[in-house]
Amino acid sequence: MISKKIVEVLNSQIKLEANASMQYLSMASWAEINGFNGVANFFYGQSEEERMHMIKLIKFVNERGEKAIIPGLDKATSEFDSLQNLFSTFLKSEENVTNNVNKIVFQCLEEKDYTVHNFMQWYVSEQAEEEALARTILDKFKIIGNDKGGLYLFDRDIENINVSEE
Ligand code: OFO
Repeated sequence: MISKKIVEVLNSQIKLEANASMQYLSMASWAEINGFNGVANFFYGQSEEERMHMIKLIKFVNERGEKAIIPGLDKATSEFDSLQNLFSTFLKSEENVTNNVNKIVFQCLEEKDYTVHNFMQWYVSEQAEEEALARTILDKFKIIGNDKGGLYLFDRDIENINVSEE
């Protein structure tokens, strides 16, 4: 059995993952319309990943005999003034998700719920990776600025950007 409080924070995580999925879909669409097909593919992929994160949580909650709440969605931001702005939104969104993951982990420790704690460790690592990726990408913009050639190459090469794990 999971406590009411933990079910509540898990359900808010489901909503955050759902919102992130729609937000990245909106970003993919913006990039596509503006001719950045590499970036569009990146965010279509991210959107799909967030949907998987959401489903993983839904199944976990239901399989533990509780009830996952399928959330209503917030309206995704759809206007961006630059690629850099797009990726700052990405970082902010991931930071927001990480905050809630930390909240859940904190609550699990408070209540000594090691099963949910263990399940959440996958999300802890995933968030560390995603934030590192967003920061690595934002660092590239410090070099590129608004240089059109730089943006063109960035869009072409984005799928090869890796974050080295230490
Ligand atoms: Fe699932 O929010 Fe990041 O990856």
